[in-house]
Amino acid sequence: MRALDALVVGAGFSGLYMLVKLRQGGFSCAAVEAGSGVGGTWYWNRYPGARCDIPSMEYSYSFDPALEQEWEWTERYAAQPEILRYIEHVAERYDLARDIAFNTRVTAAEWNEERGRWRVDTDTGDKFDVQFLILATGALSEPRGIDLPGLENFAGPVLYTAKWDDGVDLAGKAVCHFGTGSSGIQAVATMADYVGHLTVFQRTPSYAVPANNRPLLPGEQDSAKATYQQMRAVARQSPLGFAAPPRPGKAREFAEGDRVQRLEEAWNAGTTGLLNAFEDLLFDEVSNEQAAAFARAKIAATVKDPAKARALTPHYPLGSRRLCSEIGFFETFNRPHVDLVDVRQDPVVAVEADAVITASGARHRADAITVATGFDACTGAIKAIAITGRGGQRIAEEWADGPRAYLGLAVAGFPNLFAITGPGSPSVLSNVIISIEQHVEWVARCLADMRASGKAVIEADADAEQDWMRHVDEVAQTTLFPRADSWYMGRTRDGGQVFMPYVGGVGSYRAKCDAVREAGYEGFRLS
Ligand code: FAD
Ligand code: N01
Repeated sequence: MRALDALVVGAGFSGLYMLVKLRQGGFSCAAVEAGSGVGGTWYWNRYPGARCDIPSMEYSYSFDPALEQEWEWTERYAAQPEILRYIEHVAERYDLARDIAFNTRVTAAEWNEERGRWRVDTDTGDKFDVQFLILATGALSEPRGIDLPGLENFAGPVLYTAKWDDGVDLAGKAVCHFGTGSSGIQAVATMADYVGHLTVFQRTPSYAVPANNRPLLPGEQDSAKATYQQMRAVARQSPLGFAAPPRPGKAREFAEGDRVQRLEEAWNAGTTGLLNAFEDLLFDEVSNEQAAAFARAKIAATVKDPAKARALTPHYPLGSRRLCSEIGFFETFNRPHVDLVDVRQDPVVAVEADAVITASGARHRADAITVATGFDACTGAIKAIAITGRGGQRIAEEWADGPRAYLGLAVAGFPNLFAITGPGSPSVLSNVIISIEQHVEWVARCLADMRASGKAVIEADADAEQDWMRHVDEVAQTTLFPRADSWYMGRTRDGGQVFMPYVGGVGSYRAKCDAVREAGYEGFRLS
């Protein structure tokens, strides 16, 4: 059993920065990572076309100004291999690998009341005895998979975007693909260039904006670097963690010509631009519908077959499910070797050795099946660990009716446990790296403050937690997010839904966390 001040679970952007801060704070620490390398999302999601949809220069750490200046991004939106190289570079720069146990999954953690410490078990048999347990397990790291009748009969490979095996060559093959969210949209458009035949099985269509990706020009990168600190400062205080905040003005109050012109400009600016075109798109039904109709018209103008265009057109508010970034996705359906199956109209009834059969009797030939059906988002990776807190309570059971966490950081009944980008924090509704840095820095300061004041145990107060989750819900209800069935929603046992991320804004959330600390960790009990 290895004794440490703190154990970090996960070695993605969150876990690596947490290790840096713990070391800087003089805490004995280590990390445990299920994968064989660092990178988290960018280690696992090696599917064709994977890239970020936040400009590379913003989708990167801000805590090290020298790193910011040194690193050269090649594209406006970096692709997975480049982001992974960047994370590996950071791990090397800070010599982090020596404190990370790779190929090791944390399976259980139990709070010992008398000793005020966590005992942590792993699937390799390694055990840890730690004062603080920090879950940097990722909000999008527990894949959902797929349940198709007869899938076990399929003779070819089944590839999951969230655990992509890049050793399988799909060139010239007949591929049946499932899922058209952000991952599926990227994978479909890229695979269409080299597979022999592609059948896309769609359950829910997505709004998607052209990425307008391109190489970064040297001058452009230099001028951004000259003002990097100011850019980051704006992002930290902004609603969604971007340097460019929403443009002022309500869409519904603009004359049609002016409104369409502004939407067109935002469309051409790339993915994050569209929801920033007006300040009220996520709040006002009429304004949202105007922007949604604009996005729907783009699909109709691109996809030549009217039946396919109809099937690909969403009818929920724009942005209430994650807005996707695309490079040639809709054009893909004009290609003769690409078919679309709407599984709500024509569900899969059987999978055979070399085909997928749907209710209409259609037989879709398949040498390989690819799956991009998303994640058990926000809570999945935490619930997958058997975490036992005070009085034997299990986190998975406590969260069976939706997650509860004070500030998305800590859970009542589970002392000295922190979640990075946990449910109830801006997390997936922001530039996630900005949110990760804010959480990591808050936790590091908290541990240092505890050490300075001679405190050993911190625990969220149940009332403060309840008030916070009520606030998370109230804020969500002022937006259009609850109008769509999305992975932002957690499920309750009776089929109800709980909105999980905090939509009150990255800047205001940061101010709240700072105020809690300045008030002596208001809403926490320290002993
Ligand atoms: P992760 O990167 O998910 O890392 C968590 C790590 O914890 C994983 O490596 C996992 O193996 C490990 N782990 C989990 N459970 C255990 C366990 N029990 N034991 C040991 N290890 C464990 N966000 C953006 O802001 N902009 C984007 O453009 C963007 N693009 C994305 C594209 C894809 C394909 C996906 C899936 C997500 C994207 N995201 C994006 C969100 C992305 O997840 C975050 O930006 C960020 O990478 C999360 O970092 P993390 O370290 O918190 O979590
Ligand atoms: O997952 P998703 P994802 N047959 O849940 C459908 C980030 N990300 O991996 O909603 C057919 O969005 C499912 O339908 P439904 C980003 O935050 C970013 O694509 O269950 N389809 C849904 O449409 C993103 O939001 C980037 O009705 C089935 C789709 O599969 C998050 O990760 C890139 C099905 C899954 O979409 C998750 O994205 C990639 C079935 N049996 C990821 N079961 C960037 O570009 C489910 N579906 C930044």
